[in-house]
Amino acid sequence: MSRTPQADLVIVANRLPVDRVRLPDGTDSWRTSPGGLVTALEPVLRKNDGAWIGWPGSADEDEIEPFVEDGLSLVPVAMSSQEVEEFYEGFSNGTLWPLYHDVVAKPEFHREWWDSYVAVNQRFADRAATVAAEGATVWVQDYQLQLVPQMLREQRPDLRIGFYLHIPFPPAELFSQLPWRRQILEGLLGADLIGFQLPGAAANFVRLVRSRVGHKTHRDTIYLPDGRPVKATAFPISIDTAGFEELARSEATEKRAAEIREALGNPRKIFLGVDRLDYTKGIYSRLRAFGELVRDGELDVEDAVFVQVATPSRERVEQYRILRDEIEMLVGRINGDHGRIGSPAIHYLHSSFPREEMAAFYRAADIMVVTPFRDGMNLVAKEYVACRIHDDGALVLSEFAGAAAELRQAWLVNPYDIDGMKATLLEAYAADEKDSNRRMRAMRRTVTTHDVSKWADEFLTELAGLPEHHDKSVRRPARR
Ligand code: GDG
Repeated sequence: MSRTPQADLVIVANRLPVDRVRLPDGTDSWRTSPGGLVTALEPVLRKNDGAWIGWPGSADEDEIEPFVEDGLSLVPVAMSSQEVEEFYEGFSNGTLWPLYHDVVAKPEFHREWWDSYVAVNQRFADRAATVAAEGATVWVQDYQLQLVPQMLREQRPDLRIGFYLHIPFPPAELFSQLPWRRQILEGLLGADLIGFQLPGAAANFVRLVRSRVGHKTHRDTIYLPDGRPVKATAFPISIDTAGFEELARSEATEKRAAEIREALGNPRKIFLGVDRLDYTKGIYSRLRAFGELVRDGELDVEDAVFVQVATPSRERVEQYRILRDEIEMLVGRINGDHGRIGSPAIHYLHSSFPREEMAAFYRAADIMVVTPFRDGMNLVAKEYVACRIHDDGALVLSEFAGAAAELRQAWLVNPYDIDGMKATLLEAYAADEKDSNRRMRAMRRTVTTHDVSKWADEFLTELAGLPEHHDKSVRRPARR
């Protein structure tokens, strides 16, 4: 029997960094899922004798014992199918996700979903409490687990607790709709350090804590009644830049990129969109803008094609099914109206691809179109930049993506303004090579100097450097 590991660094995330795969002989095995977070945290985890707590991705399984996969200590947390429905699809993706993304879709508030969110957060916190060694650092990830910091602190005041929010944190006017707003704020305040993508999000949080919970704040620090400080500040996330560059430079990728161009009929310019099929990503509006440019005769389908990769996502949530139908109807209409034999205007791929293929897409594309209505960061924009090893290509980027704060040299657009987007797509299409190169070089410097390991490093260094707090209320009554 495997024993519960005692780790000095514990990552707590909704998903484990591995997927369960069923082998032909009926037994199960694990395959690491190569996400940005895994790449970022893996070296830190190995160096620190770390463990990763998360859900293995399938419901109604028996409790799985902690195990080691490829040198990583993994601690699974089980979930019933009802919890997947209520905690994950419900409260996380039907309430918090739209609420935190500017209410671009209507959030639903259901008390059973909330109850399930509390129960599952408690399970994650309990697990972390048993896994963390004395005085360990625990780093909780994202909106699904906002109650974990406080639940964990109640059991383990000896721990150093960090929290990172990967998605935006909304302004008070929107957040205040949430019936359980105070509980969420108090849950987060269990952490010593709360990281956000942008300074604006951190400021939203601090302001809410001051007005709704009534704690004293000074700049990015909140002072709890027992004197414990909580720091809330921005740590913009990034990508494994060197890894993407290496992939992009490989001969195999170069060859594959040429094949893709060929298969598309060697058009003059390829536009590319890569997104999870999500209503925050602005896929519909960007395709409409492109479709109108073709309709208006500004672009010709022999010269310009649009490739849209839409990775399947949250397919059991009603709003995602509706979105898929809408996008597919639009693609059908544009291609039906304006495509020619062998030259559809839009190549639409509803599937996911290996990282190598993604790099080939990035290398093949002349204009990357990233137009979310709201996005915490948007890693796709940074990945495209990392793959442009010859400093060519254009990035069209929504000003509402976190990435816009760093990638200032992109062609910035307002995704709500279809005419503005049309004009900018044309500008990027016709851009002068020198201008594109200059912009891309500057953006490449940004993603090279600030990659994901720097992000992890900065967060963990800040967390480790915070002054130790001795709970004064334990020894003597707090001063009034
Ligand atoms: C959340 C926040 C924030 C996509 N399709 C495939 C594939 N991907 C990869 C991309 C990229 C990642 O998934 C998507 O990351 P994004 O940042 O673009 O968007 P979200 O999934 O919404 O992520 C976001 C992020 O968290 C990190 O903090 O930036 O704002 O919403 O890495 O390449 N990868 C592969 N095949 C695919 O088909 N291999």
